[in-house]
Amino acid sequence: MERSATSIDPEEFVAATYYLETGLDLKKAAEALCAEQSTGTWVRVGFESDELIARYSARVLEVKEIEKGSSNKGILKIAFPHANFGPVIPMLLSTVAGNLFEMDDFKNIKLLDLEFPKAFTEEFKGPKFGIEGTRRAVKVKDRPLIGCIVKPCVGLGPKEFAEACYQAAVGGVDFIKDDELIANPGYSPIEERVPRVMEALERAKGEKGEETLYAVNVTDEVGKILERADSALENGANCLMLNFITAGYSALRHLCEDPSVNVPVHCHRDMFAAFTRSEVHGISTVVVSKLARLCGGDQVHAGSVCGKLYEDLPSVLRSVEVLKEGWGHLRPSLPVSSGGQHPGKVPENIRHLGKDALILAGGGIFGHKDGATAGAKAMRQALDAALKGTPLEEHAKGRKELQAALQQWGVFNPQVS
Ligand code: RUB
Repeated sequence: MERSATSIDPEEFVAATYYLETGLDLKKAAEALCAEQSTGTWVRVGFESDELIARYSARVLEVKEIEKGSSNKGILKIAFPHANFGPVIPMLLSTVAGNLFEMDDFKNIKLLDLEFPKAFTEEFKGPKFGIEGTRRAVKVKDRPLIGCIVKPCVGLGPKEFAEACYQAAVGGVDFIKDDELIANPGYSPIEERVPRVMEALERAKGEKGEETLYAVNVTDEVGKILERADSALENGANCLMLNFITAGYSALRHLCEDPSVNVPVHCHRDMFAAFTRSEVHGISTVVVSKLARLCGGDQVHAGSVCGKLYEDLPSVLRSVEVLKEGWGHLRPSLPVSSGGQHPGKVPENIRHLGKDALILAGGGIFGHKDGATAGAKAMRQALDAALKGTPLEEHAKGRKELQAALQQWGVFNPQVS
């Protein structure tokens, strides 16, 4: 029986789009994928009746040939009945991104996109805070937010760490996060680090008159994540963070949907590039971002604009789009641009990302030659310049922090890079 979708109810299926390179005929490859990832296996088995296939098999929606040859290249769109996996991310991934990566007949295969019907999406709560909630928390209505990653990533004890946060906060960052490499080490346990940081942020607020969020990294073994979150919240944390690829989407959803979590959750995606970086094999960053929003991520790393990381601008921008676009009841997540950012790159970020974005700098703030306060001031000055449309060099006149940053790192020029 062919597994093509002549007349299916789209509400009953999750649609997945793949890029495929295979020695097989593309249509046959699509059928093999459907069989492997739903009712079948490499051979038709007795219990796999036509009725069972009609009800539970994945179906081929579309096969588009890109190139014909010893390796056929094409785009496949496959519909998977969600009755098979339910609103359960690990089972969704086992279905749309499981064994198919191992199939010997497939030279390369990349999951490019997932589309969800309303009936599936409705089972998820999505972000509790998202863009609006994050803005409310820092009392910033309509400008992009500026944040930092505390550097050095690891090694600072709670006292020095809090001092680093104070310096950046008083300079004007709206947001501070732990690096993904630090969560709850013996020399800086959450219950000691968080109260010190929150006290430092109160002090900074007294001086600058602005709020600052601090995203505490609660990544741990899954059974311990809520314990870490409780400990952070009991000590006054106003934001949490999870390395959601290494911890897993299920861990992210568990954290975000827990009723005790009444602060935004910041989503760091380290390790994602292990499966996104190849253009022909793996899973796209668009899928990474969509699932993070579905699971409740309030702020989600979407790749840096003109940063130090591998991604090209169009895919960063598509990730940004899927975090913000209308998607049923799911609040938009705040896209985060991070990696190799400094004041000279702020206008280019704003040009591409608009106002609903959080731009993070680690080295670009803590590496400022006059220290973190000057680094944070320089980022805010660069933001002011970008919002006014004033060239950075001109805006830097009489603003020593920005001037020093531009001398140190220059102004990003899209024509040159
Ligand atoms: C960047 C940093 C972050 C990356 C993550 O530090 O610590 O881990 O930005 O990247 P710096 P992504 O500002 O010093 O380069 O957002 O792609 O996950």
